[in-house]
Amino acid sequence: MPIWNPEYECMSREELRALQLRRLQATVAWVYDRVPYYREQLEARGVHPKDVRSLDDVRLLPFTDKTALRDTYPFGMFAVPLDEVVRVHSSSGTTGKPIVVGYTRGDLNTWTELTARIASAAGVTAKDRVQMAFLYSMFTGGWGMHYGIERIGATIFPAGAGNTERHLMMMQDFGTTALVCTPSYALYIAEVAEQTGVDIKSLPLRVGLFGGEPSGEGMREEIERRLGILATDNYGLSEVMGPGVSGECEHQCGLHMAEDHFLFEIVDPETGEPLDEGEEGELVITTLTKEAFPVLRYRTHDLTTIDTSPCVCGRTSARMRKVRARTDDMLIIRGVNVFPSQIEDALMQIEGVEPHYLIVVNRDGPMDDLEVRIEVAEAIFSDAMADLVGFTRRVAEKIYSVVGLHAKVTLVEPGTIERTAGKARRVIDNRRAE
Ligand code: DLL
Repeated sequence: MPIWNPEYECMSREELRALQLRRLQATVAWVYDRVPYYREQLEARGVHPKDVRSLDDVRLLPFTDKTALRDTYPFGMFAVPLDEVVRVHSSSGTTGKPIVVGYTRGDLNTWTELTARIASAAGVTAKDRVQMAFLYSMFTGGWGMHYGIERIGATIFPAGAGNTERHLMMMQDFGTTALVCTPSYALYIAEVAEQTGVDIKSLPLRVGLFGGEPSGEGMREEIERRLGILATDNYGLSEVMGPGVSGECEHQCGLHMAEDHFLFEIVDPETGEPLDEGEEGELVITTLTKEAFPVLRYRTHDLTTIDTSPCVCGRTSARMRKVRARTDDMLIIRGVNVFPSQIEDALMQIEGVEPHYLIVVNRDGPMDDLEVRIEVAEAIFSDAMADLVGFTRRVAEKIYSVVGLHAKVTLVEPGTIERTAGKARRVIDNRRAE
């Protein structure tokens, strides 16, 4: 498969580090001169841009957390006047004010380059017909991926999220070969196809670019099986750009990171201390080329590991393991730490469990109560009651073996767990103050 930009994607690691250092120095000088928040933070630490002499000196810089971005709402972190900003997006926060991010024309050009790399790594070429099923909105997913795909020269169908039957009609009539959406929406499309008698596997669709939310290997297999495609994962976040930060090549062995535009660190989420290659921790990102909305050491809260070993595809960029959990979505239930992704992994190991689930946590007196609602295949749902009891027990045992907690497993009718065209909601924690 062709590599979109071999000059950068296959650069020697030594050259890459030299480039990163030059860009880091320029970014620190840029924010020091232009963003009052960063100037104050740097001055408070007695750090001047000229103190950054090596990549390790990134540790002299302050971390940036969501709070700083919220407190400066809406445009306080912009490093250029609004006249030079040509696009604004915002994060997908569900409560309160969102985090607002801006792009100069140069930033949009970089973003397009990086999403072109992601699509190209997944195997998309000018010959492809790509169907967009991400929202075109303040969300970065739709617009971000759109321009990269256009730059490759593929034909894009900008349908946006939702209206699943229309998506299926387009897939059949337009000969779509690639689909772009969240993994949970891909599964929903598969489900509607099955219900309406559309055989997606017989269509030309061959590859999916999925991102925006976590999904495990079990989910991937399910998507690949039901849609008959190669499913690739890509990652990003609005605060640093949107999609385009990292993405899998067709070998599916970690997400290639755009290291010429971002400096990645893995830190201990508790202490903020750097961790070694291969150790799991929180991903921290410093932008190296952003003009309108640069960030220093942004705490993503996403947990992963980094691997710099060469990939068979020929790209020299480091790869991050699929993100399965965020530090802030860890549930503590009866003193046990549980990530929703662990429960998903347990469920996906059981034949007959559909990939739609909801974790509900309640407090019953002093005790936390974990309920896992699952949908089961029609065949199992219509079985005799005794079988259902045995099935529920097997699921509960599997959950116990993975997370060490007894869960109440509730079987719900197929189709009753909420489907979404965007990011799936997997957890309702009723212990949290509303
Ligand atoms: O979700 C950007 C994006 C859109 C990436 C489309 C890929 C495709 P936000 O709405 O700001 O931005 O949400 C960012 O979503 O910190 C992760 O927790 C999660 N996330 C995004 N992609 C993945 C992924 C976009 N592939 C937050 N795997 C991030 C796991 C992901 N989590």
